[in-house]
Amino acid sequence: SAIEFDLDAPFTVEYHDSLPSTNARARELAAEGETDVAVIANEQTGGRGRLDRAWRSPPGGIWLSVLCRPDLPPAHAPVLTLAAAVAVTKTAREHGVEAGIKWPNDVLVGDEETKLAGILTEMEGEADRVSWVVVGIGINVDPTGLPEDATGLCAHVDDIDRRAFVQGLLERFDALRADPEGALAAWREHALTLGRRVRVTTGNETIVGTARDVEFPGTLVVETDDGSVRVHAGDCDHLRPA
Ligand code: BTX
Repeated sequence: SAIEFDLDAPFTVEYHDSLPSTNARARELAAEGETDVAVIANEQTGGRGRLDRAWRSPPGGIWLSVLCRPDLPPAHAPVLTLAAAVAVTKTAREHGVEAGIKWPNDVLVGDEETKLAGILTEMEGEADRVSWVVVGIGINVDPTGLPEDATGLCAHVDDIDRRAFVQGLLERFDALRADPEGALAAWREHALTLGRRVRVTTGNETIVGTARDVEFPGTLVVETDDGSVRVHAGDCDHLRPA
């Protein structure tokens, strides 16, 4: 049952009642040569987070993947994760939910460690240019049945028009992807992580210090006792308050 979108952004919308994963469907479309498609599902039966972690995706959520082919080298693609986080945060605020961004890929509500949304960016490409990027965005609507540290839009506002939400989100993402420096500046403005004491775990080390900045294309700068350490988004397993 398709729903109609009247977008001010160049995305074709493909709607499904249920899919294993909208990212997996978007990768299929990438293999078929498509671009600028937004795949949306009411429910995912095999939603994925980073490092192959499971992402709970019950019916009624906003499970969305955007396929695009930006003129970026693969090393710069993390800026699209920042752009998506900004788009989610601004749209949530517009709908009355006080969201903020936790590096690298989460949107939380308030100061608490309560996850409203997560982003999973996947790509394929050569050394100098990506072939395609899939930006997967999962936004909880009804918080029941989710992990304890999760929240949903409906926990904060009575009524959410998912279609209007997705429409605003896609229009913002479209504008931000064309302006990586602007996306980075907006990211800093909406960040919850900066200025905080953090403990960042990567595959082989733990870094404890104060999160000072995020640099293009999405690298966290942590001030430790021994000086500044830079952590690439892709290397981060966990970031926790310290
Ligand atoms: P992540 O690896 O940062 O977070 C995954 C972790 O979050 C899980 O291990 C679990 O602890 C917790 N978690 C699982 N489900 C939820 C939930 N619904 N709300 C809050 N916390 C949860 C985050 O990965 C990136 C998630 C991207 C999801 C989108 S949905 C559309 C697209 N399709 C797809 O398969 N993935 C993306």
